[in-house]
Amino acid sequence: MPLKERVLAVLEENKGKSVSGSEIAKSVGMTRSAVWKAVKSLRNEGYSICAVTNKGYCLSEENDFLNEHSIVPNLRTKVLGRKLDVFKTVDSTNNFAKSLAQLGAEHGTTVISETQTNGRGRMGRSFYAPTGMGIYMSIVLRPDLSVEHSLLITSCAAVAVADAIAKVSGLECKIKWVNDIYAGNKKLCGILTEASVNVEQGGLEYAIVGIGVNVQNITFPKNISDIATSVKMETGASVSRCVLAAEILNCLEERLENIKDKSFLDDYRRRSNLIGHKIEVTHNDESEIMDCLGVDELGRLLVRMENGEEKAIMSGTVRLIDE
Ligand code: BT5
Repeated sequence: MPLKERVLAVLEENKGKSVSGSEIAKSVGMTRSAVWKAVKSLRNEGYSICAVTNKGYCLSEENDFLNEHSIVPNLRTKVLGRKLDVFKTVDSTNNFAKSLAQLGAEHGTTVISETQTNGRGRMGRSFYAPTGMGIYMSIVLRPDLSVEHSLLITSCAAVAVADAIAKVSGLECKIKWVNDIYAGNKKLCGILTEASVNVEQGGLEYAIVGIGVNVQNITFPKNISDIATSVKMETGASVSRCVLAAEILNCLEERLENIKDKSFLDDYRRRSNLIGHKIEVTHNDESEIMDCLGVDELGRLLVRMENGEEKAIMSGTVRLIDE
């Protein structure tokens, strides 16, 4: 680990408390002047570190940079997030995780970035990912699942994210089929699952679950300001992005362990903001009004069309018509 990272690790462990320069120097095995240089460089990166005479250095508790040293101590997972890459910027964490998966990255490998220059949604749509505001995270999964069951990964992840947000901030969210987390009638999080199929064996080779959560945002650009919200806007509180990112991984691992018994679907249905409502479903540029009846055991949306026919749908964009 580079010297600067080691200094940061000590400061993170003692966040909000002062640690003397000589104590840091001793624990990382460098001189006090090297510690001072590392602190200066961390400050230049934006870390808020104060120096108090006779006391030492103190990393401010408000410091909310995404970094391994603040995420890992909050993990309770066996594998998810144990191989973790944290970036300042990438084009898309899903793209990066995909390239790792193609190189053989193991189940649970996780990529997180402070920002994305080309954050992606479904069907070529973009996902707004400003620096310092959200969690943009992708996880490589190698589940033992058939392609038919792959839709369940997105649903399972949605329940895990909603669980994690509730645990960390107290905010109880709704899930809008299939991949959005809502607070009230605004979107707080989007999930993009991309899977690679093993053609010979007919199962999933790997899936990348990409999760984008708005956490600290207090404004959004005009094009999404009416539809987007954040944890801060909903609760008024600043939750630590590192703690929330770790909790998402904790909840996701727990939910994935039981994905085959589909127990998470009851929580998915309980959090659904569509079941029992009139919805508009758009698929291949065609829209239809339907009644949403439920979510089946494959994660498909059960609907009744206007002609009374009932069916299960696998994909499409859904808009809630009555609240
Ligand atoms: C999604 O697509 O919502 C999936 C978003 C997944 C983002 C994560 S971030 C980490 C990983 N890396 C990636 O490149 N992607 C994943 P969709 O359901 O298609 O919704 C996209 C639509 O949501 C856009 O067309 C906007 O209307 C709206 N939108 C864009 N950014 C938003 C934001 N930050 N918050 C709320 N709504 C947003």
